Amino acid sequence: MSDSRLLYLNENSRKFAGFNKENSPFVILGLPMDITSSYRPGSRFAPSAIREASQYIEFYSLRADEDMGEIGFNDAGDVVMHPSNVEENVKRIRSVASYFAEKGKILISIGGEHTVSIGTVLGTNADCVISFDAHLDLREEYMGYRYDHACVMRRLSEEGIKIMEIGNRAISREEIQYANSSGIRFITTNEVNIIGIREVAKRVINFTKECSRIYLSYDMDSIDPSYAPGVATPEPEGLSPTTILDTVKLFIDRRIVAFDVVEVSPSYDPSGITSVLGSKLILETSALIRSKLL
Ligand SMILES: [Mn+2]
Repeated sequence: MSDSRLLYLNENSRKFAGFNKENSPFVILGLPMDITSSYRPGSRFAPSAIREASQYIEFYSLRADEDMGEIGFNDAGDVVMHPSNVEENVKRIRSVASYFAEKGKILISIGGEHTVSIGTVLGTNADCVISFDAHLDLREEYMGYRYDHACVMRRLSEEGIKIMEIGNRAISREEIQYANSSGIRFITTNEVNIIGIREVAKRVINFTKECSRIYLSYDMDSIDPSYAPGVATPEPEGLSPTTILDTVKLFIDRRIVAFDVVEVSPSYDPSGITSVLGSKLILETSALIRSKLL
């Protein structure tokens, strides 16, 4: 691998679920950045914690009827991050992501704070994002900074990317106004519980009619803190992981080019259960994607 875009790729990580299969369509990339976390920092340690948890998962997905042990993952390692320059890191992430996207790989990135998704969405050339998140991340700026975990979807929307968000419950009025004026759709946690997953999936399918490259983002704080306590910004009244995965199963198709798991903060996850769930989301989602590739 001598492409100049890989200058900031450190291949020496532990490998996800023990896999390093170069020919797998799934590339794992660790994005250890947590510069803008406002409450409980430490998500830079999540790629390593989630890889650790992944050593003990089963490869067969009942939900997808797929055995991921058959094709495995190509764990490419971590992007090396600058300790304080968010924009520089987003550039590095974008560049590494574009390398794997051009090879036709499906990129699975492990954050890191949600800001890393700006790099992976742009790098994989996605035109639509479906994001599970307690927050909308639609702020123009957060405490003076435009490249911040609270502004991720706003920056992407400004790039012309179509955005739909699910599982939201910690929202500002400014964000609702921006969403309404810019065509961003969101389904709150409360609405998900009322309308049910079939209707949620129907709305996603409807929303993605014009999309050709779909990116899926799992901010772990979309999940209820009883299942995922170790996140940077916990928010009560969340979705269950089963609700999320069963919804994804209903709308997922071949147009998914990448997905991420972000915002796990291992220092606040003493039992390790949030990292176990992160690795399970990766396994189940890639199995669901694979079931559509064949
Ligand atoms: Mn969030």
